[in-house]
Amino acid sequence: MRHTWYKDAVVYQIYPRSFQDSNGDGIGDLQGIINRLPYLAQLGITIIWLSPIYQSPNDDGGYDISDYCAIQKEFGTMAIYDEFLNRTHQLGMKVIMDLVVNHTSDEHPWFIASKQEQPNQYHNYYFWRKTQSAHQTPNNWSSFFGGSAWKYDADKKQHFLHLFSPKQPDLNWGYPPVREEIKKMMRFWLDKGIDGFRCDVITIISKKPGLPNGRFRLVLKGFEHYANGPHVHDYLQELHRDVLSHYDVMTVGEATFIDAKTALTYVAEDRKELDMVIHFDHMNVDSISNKWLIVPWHVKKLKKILAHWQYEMIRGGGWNCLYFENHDQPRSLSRFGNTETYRVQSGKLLATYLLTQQGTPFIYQGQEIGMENYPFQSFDDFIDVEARRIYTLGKRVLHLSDEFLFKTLSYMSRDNARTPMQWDSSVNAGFTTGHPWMKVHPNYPDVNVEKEINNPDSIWNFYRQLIALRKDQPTLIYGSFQLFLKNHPHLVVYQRLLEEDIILVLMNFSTRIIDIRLPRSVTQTRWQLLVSNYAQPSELPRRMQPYEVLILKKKSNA
Ligand code: TEU
Ligand code: CA
Repeated sequence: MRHTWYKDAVVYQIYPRSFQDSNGDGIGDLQGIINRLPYLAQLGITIIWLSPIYQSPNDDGGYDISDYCAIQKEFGTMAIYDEFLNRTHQLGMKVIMDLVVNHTSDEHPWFIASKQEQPNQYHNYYFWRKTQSAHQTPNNWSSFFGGSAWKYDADKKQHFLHLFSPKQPDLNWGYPPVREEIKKMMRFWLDKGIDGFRCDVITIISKKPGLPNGRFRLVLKGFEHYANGPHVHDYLQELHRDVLSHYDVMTVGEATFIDAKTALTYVAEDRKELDMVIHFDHMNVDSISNKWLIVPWHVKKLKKILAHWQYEMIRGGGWNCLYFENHDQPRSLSRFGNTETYRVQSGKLLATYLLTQQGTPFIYQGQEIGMENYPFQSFDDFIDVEARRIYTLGKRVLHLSDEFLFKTLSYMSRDNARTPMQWDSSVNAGFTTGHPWMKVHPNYPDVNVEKEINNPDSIWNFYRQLIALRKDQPTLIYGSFQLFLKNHPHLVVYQRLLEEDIILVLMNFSTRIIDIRLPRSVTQTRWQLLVSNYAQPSELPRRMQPYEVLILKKKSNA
């Protein structure tokens, strides 16, 4: 297997609006990030993924871009960005930028121009369609954020397609000038010296010509006509050939509802498309068919999904992107851990799962200190565009009960991930001296970076320890993967193997003491303890404590 820097890396995702404010306006900014770079270096991070910092009306947290080559005013200037990039590189870290090119903002000059009377040069940049009337949509496709994917423009008297919010019109990738614009923009950033892209919803950029009606589904009608659409591989190969291959960079593509086999058609090395994909299979473990239909999750299912991706990528010459959190997901500690009795142990367990599989781990800001879901008080606390739209749809169209809606949104809303980073126990958690754009989680006096760093037994120090461990145990990075006790309802046990070296990972995902019976190949091996989250002798356990973790290494014969 080819060894390369992005495989050795640990990525840290920054959601700039919520990371660190430097000027008291209540909004995180680039100068704030610069001030915190030493913190990231101290943690052992080697790549920073910046969620969008481009000029944007901020309808969807910056994922609605009105100028790809300008910095959002409240985040700073291009000069400060350049300084950020330089300083990050000086500290030995790399930077990947969010590439949001399935859609632009409706305030992007291309879209504004495309609304003009025809013929106009920009008409084909988007999907404009005429129908009989304003009420009749061109097809039945639905938006990811609820409702129809079409909006009528009263001046132009046509509908345009928006798979996300109505302020995010989809770009028409089938029109060659669009692709040229995008390539030009990518070169602009690459020539500055950035190290790659996280490509937003990149698997849905190619829509089936004719935009046919979708078959009936409860949610997301039309999906089959643009997910892994007819020309997506052509487009990605074109970007690779014309742009990416000229730089030493990495790409990770966000891929909604992709299975591992299909993922390989994007990431297998000979494809020359992407380096990794962000899949959603394990994020769907607690819902059915749609993220808002929440069901209890089971360890057995979670490990089955993750192991499947391990086996498939290893077999097919791909590479995994590992994550439990990002700016779209609830906090993993609240979701998969135990925030009541085993906060620290379960936080460390999740760190272990993230950092000991094959693939590049992505840590989302605050995950390393065990930030938790927000204790929402009322519907007004939900401010994300998706939550607002789902609320309206649930209430007005589906007539769902307040109780159900509140419970569902509290658990799954993206707002959970976007509360300000908790730096210390001073006012507003040290995020801002002003009025924070979003409420700070009330647990910040207990859960904050300062406390975590100073406590040697903290979740933070465990992340740091594991990140360091990956650096001196190549087996944790490049080793193959084998799952044991596949049907056990609480234990997750696997080994990583590289030549003669074996590392064994054991985790108890429950609040109970669990007896463990390991296969003979494991019991007959002599192990030494590398890491544990309990004070614990270095031998193979017969039982595991609640949320206990053990990382063991095969003793060498010498
Ligand atoms: O997300 C796309 C996506 O499929 C979902 O995770 C989305 O956030 C939503 O939860 C679907 O129900 C990407 C970005 O990560 C997200 O922040 C943007 O809102 C979206 O694309 C549009 O750019
Ligand atoms: Ca600010």
